[in-house]
This record gives sequence, structure tokens and C-alpha cells, in this order.
Amino acid sequence: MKLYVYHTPELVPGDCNPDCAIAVDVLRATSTIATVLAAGGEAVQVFSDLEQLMHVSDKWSPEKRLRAGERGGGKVAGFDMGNSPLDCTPEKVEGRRLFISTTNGTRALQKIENAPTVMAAALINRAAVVKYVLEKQPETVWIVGSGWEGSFSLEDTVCAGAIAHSLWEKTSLPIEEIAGNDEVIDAIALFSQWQNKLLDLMHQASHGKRLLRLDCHEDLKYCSQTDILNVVPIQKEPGVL
Ligand code: 3SL
Repeated sequence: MKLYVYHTPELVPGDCNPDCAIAVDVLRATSTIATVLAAGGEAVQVFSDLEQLMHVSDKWSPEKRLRAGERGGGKVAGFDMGNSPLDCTPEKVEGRRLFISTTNGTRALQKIENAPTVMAAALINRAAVVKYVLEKQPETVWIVGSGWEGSFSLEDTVCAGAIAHSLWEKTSLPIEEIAGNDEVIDAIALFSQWQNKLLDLMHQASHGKRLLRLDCHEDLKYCSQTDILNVVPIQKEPGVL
């Protein structure tokens, strides 16, 4: 197994396809997606474009759908919710499809949607995703951070490192055999340094600070936990997990 970490969707090479691609947006899209599916959501359908989301979700009855829209960290007017995983209670999401568009996370998922296996991972479902990858044994695995509008983000890279570290440990492969690019070693080093203070790292991260200004303290706390949800969001058809 060879792992590749890409800090942003823009850095993903256009000319090759991995066997398995994992999108990461710890703050907060992939944390929300994992939470919705763990809470009994029927599926999550992702969109980069808000108008297209409205158009597709209009065909669903209001009892069977939820529309989540986030721009700049805030809720988009007219949507049922923004992008807080804490809003995704079983009472709210059970049996419903979440139609979601966020600034960066949904773009990352769309960028890798042609890989044979596409997953959404966050710190909260890291162990479940690692277990799934180990069962499937893909030859090449991409872990793609969502970043923020094309820039690196600490929280996505630390999660990429958490996944890579666990796969490295569990396969017992030498690091030079499992690391397909330098970013894997970089991400593992970041995780190793911060693994016992992930909430502190979220507070240092520029998007963490943006969310704190929007009073999302509880979201940071929730998203910085590891391995609390036993759910693997897997793409069933392009854009639908
Ligand atoms: O960028 C994204 O996709 C979002 O997850 C950002 S936010 O955490 O909802 O502000």
C-alpha cells in the first residue's frame, strides 16, 4: 500500500487515479457528513454550487430532505442549516438526505469523485476509515485535505497524519515503503506532535480562529475528538455518500 497526502484539492495530480481517495475537512464538512450518516441520515449529496443544490433537492419532498449551506463559516440564507455537525441530531436527520454545499469540503469530494473508492474522513471517524482501508488493501491511497480556498490547513493535515500514522502502524511497513510522497511524513510528524492536544491545535488553526469568532467553540471541541463514530462515508454514486 502506498499513501499520498495532498494538502489541498488544487494539489491533486490531474493525470492519475488512485484506487482509493479520502477527502478530509475536519472543520467541518467531513465531520458533518460522518455525523449525519452515524445519526441515521439516508445519504449525503454534495454540491459545490448552491443553485444546483436547490435545483436537485427541489425534487425531494421537504420531509425527506435537509438543505445545508455554508459560506465563510456562516449559514446560507434560506437553507435548513449551516455546516455544524452539532445540528445533526438523529431527531433531525434520521431517514433524510442531506444536500450540502460548503466552501471547501464539498469541492475536495468532487475533485476525487472518479476514484473507484471515495470516502469522507475526519478525526471523529478516523479508526473506522482506517479499518475499512486495511480490509480492502488498495494499492494506492490518496488523502486529500480541503484546505481553505486553495491554502494549507493545519486541521486537515493533522487528520491526514492521524490516518497515515494508523495505517503505517497497523501494516508495520517501513515508512519509506508506505509513504508515496514527502507530505505523508510531514503529516505524520504534525500528528505525532499534536495528538494529545488536538483541541489546542484547532485553536491555532486559521479556520479554527475564524470559527471561534463565529462562536463555534463547541464545534471545535466536537471535531477535535478522535475515533468516536464507527461510520465510513463511502461514495455510492458521484457526489452521493
Ligand atoms: O470549507 C468548508 O467546506 C467548511 O467545512 C467550512 S466551515 O467549517 O463550515 O466554516
